Amino acid sequence: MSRDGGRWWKADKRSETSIALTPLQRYTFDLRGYLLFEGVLDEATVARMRTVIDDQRLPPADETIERQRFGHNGDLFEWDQVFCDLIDHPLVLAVLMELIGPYVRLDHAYGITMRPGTSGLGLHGPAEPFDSSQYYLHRMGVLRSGLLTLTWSLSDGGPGDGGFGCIPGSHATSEPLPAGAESLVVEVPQPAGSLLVFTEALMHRTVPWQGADTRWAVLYKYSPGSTAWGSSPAAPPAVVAKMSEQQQRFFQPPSVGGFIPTITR
Ligand SMILES: O=C(O)CCC(=O)C(=O)O
Repeated sequence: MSRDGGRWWKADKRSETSIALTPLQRYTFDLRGYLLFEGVLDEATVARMRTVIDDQRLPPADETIERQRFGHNGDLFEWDQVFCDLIDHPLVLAVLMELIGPYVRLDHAYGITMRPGTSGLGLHGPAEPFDSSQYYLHRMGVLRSGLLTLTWSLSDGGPGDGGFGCIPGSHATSEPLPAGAESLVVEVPQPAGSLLVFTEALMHRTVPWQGADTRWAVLYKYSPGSTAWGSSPAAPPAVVAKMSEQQQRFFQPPSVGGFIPTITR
């Protein structure tokens, strides 16, 4: 058992790679468009990641979106192996197999930082009209997401602190976003060490940060093997070359032929 009293995810005793989503997790994702796994990273790993980020001496977050983002274009992976290891964390593989399938790319990755009072980002997420780069489908028992975001929280977010907010279930509606939809947004508090999974077809936003401490999170965005959302690779070849064989498979260019299955178990 990896954490949390059996409520969220289980590692089979034989092998970590046999982790699979439970029927309740599948149902919850299909219903809401997001899933939160608590206690996935231990305190030492979170502390290590925070130290690596601190070492970069980033400029403090301000009201501009540029200053609330960091680690683009493979910088995270160049900084430290600890960020590479999250690309194919056993729970990540289980989530990706269920929601994208074995042909999957890491499209892009970056970090978010917010100081108390930082403004955030408005509602976005195009479930309607249909967007073939970021969609959500449920066909014949198979769940499939276009761009899928996996957010690792490196700071404690509590109720009312702000951060990730969404309109649960909006990934499945065929209605255009009406005026007043902001009132339907709910915040999803993200404790340190948690993993939030959401489809980019979900209407979501960054709610202004009211937490006592700075918010830190890293977001890994995965696409089906056939598509790209970003205009450039998630990391330069020299950085990818230092990764494990499995991690390198996540950086294949988008293709409908010749793509090696990313997840081979
Ligand atoms: O604040 C968040 O976690 C959501 C971030 C987001 O939607 C984005 O970076 O596009």
